[in-house]
Amino acid sequence: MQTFIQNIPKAELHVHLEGTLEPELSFSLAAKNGVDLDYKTPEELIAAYDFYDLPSFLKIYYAAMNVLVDEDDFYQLTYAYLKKASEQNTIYAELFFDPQAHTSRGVSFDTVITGIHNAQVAAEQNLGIKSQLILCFLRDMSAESAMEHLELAFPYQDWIVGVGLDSDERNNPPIKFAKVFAKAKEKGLKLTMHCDVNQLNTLVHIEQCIEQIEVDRIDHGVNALESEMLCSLIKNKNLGLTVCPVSNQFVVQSLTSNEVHDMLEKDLLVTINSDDPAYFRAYLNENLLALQKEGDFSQAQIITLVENAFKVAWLDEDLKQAYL
Ligand code: ES4
Ligand code: ZN
Repeated sequence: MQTFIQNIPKAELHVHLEGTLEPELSFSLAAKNGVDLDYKTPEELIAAYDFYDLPSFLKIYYAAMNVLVDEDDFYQLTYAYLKKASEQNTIYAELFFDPQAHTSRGVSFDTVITGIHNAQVAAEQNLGIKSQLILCFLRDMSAESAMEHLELAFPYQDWIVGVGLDSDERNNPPIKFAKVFAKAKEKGLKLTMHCDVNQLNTLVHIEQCIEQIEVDRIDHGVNALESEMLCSLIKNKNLGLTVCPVSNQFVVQSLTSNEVHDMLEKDLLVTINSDDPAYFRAYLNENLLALQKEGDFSQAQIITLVENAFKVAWLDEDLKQAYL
């Protein structure tokens, strides 16, 4: 099964670039930029990864970003992920990035997006892996800040395929960002939002995403299974769901393999993804393998999960058909 999973050409639709920051790269960037890391070795840093829910994870995730300072740092981060993904036979990826986590530290939007973009171009040329970029807003910051960052992105619109919403969901419902997402849609950008597993008011958040924001996809969205109405909406609108098993294992102590089975049974367009692979110590293949082991998925079901990712990818129809 491991070889089978390795050999399938895959797509990944839910991966945070900042969540691909490997400890070794952290150390090398920290040394270069004169940043103090509190740990002596990458192994010590990994040993300090102690997350058991979303806030405890986000605290460590944001603290680690201090080592990302100049354009080349963002280039190295992005290229390293694309190289690793390519080695796993991932041939297409949609990449989240969190500009507000960098501008709030004095790193310019231009520095971040130019470093990422140049790495995407180089990786496509050198490794053959295609990728597109999704600008994520931090939902625990204000809607005004989100709008400012959307406007910062306008001059780079050709480099961005869509917008997303991540970070701490508590008391930060989708509707808080209605105007920002309406503006992004008006500009022709695709829309997605995180509805992480087992968050407060998650069913309300999922419904707002679909009915008010009119998203094109939902990130996670696992709790939709609790509502027949939400499942029908997701099915009728052909909305993809980007599920992240190993991430779920860390933040809700379940790989959610039963839920993935239920989604397949209901013919929902469920996809498997890595979320923050450097932190959860699992890239796409490891996510598929862990899920398969726990849930005893057949090879045909694994293929369906992989095909779903190409089906709901934000690619032109002809390119999609070439992959499928
Ligand atoms: C995230 Cl697991 C998760 N949830 C919400 N926001 C995030 N950003 C990076 N990983
Ligand atoms: Zn995520």
